[in-house]
Amino acid sequence: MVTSWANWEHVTKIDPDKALHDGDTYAGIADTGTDAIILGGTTNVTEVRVQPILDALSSTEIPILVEPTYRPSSSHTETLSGYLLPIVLNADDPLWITGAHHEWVRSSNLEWESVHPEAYIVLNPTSAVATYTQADCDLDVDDVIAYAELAEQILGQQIVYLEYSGMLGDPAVVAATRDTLSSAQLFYGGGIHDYDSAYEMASVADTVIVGDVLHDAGIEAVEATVHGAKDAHQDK
Ligand code: 1GP
Repeated sequence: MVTSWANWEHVTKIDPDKALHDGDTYAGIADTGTDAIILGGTTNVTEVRVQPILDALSSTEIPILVEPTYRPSSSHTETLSGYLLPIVLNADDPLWITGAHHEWVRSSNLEWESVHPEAYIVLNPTSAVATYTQADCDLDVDDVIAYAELAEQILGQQIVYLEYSGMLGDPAVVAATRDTLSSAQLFYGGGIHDYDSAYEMASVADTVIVGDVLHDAGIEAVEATVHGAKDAHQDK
């Protein structure tokens, strides 16, 4: 399946390391109207944890992608549309810029048409991903947009991901980043938890990613964020 994120307005990210909210099912996530599902997290995105979730999503028709922290034994299953491979541009540890990727390429037999890089800019210094990658989050808006421009114009990235995981970011920074990109898609993730926060961030980003609220508050709360994101795009 060829994956196109150009029309994704809302994406739900499932952390395979966290349980669903009481009574929710994986299959129910697609019914919220979200445009795609990503399976991803900072740690333990392992094949053993991912496969049962893919099985539970097997009748889902929206694209499902994995941000792996493992080397897949087969690069495609029927349920899976592909892999999203993060590169953390502001990581102090080069492992997260090319190191892990080098190892991945060396030891995996990849089908490149199903592997899509994402250029992450990590902006919440207290997040697990910032700690893990030793990201330099002390960036002003000019630093952030320079990373975004670098991603698109020098590294040829098609996805730039502003990652505020766990906190709502600064809409002005998101808007400035969107303005600086020519054709790359701007993903925004972090702290979206209700209609209003989804509306606010979807007004300035191309795609909003909703993560923790799925695990903390459940599918109904995710549905409210879908409405917020969809309304924001309609009002643009
Ligand atoms: C995390 O960007 C996503 O990778 C979503 O962030 O968990 O804060 O919604 P939240």
